Amino acid sequence: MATVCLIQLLVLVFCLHGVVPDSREAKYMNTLCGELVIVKNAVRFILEPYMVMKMPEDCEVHIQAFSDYYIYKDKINIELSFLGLNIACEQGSVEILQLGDYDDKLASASGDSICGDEIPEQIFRSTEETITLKFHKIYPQMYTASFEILATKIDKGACYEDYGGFLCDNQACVDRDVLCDDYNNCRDGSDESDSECIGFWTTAAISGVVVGSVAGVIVLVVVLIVFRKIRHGSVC
Ligand SMILES: [Ca+2]
Repeated sequence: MATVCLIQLLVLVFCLHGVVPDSREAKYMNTLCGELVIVKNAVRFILEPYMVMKMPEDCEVHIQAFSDYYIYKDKINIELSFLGLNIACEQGSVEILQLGDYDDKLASASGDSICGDEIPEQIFRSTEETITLKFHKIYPQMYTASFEILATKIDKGACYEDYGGFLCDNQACVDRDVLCDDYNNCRDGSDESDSECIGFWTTAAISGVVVGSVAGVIVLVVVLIVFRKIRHGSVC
């Protein structure tokens, strides 16, 4: 009986895990210092206030566009845009860095440290596949700061819609997975336009409904089994 109950518990845990929303598109800075993140379509990089105290004074995350076609790497870029920002300038800043054209030293793409509480309108585009996001503490005991930055892979080369590409009105090419997700990946809004999004179901939404339905059925079966055992007096 104990074995049956354990199996039921494991099934329930599996089901609960399955219905948790996919967090693939959100990456948290405190877990990424020194890491390389490959972006297939788009990723949000998030810093939340509670993370700041335990982070090092400099936290760099290298962001690289996924590419099937290495020879076209100069046409495949990462674009960064701020969705939120709140960093006291006397305490810290964000810098966007990328490899220099003639050496391997990091050079600022923006020329400035980014701080304050106004969302920058500037879009930061890598010159090649890779760009680096750096969070810097001026005041080591800094205990609160936040930002949310959207990184989108942009293909300036050929856009193959049969292979999952979507050609924006401004001729940039993004992955179709970023259509109608409430984020302006194209920068001109064409990936979020009514003509694209009315009646549109994203892959994630379809997957969510399928996974949720399957998980719901399994949970229902487990509940019924437990209920029947309780009725028959064989409670775990
Ligand atoms: Ca979008």
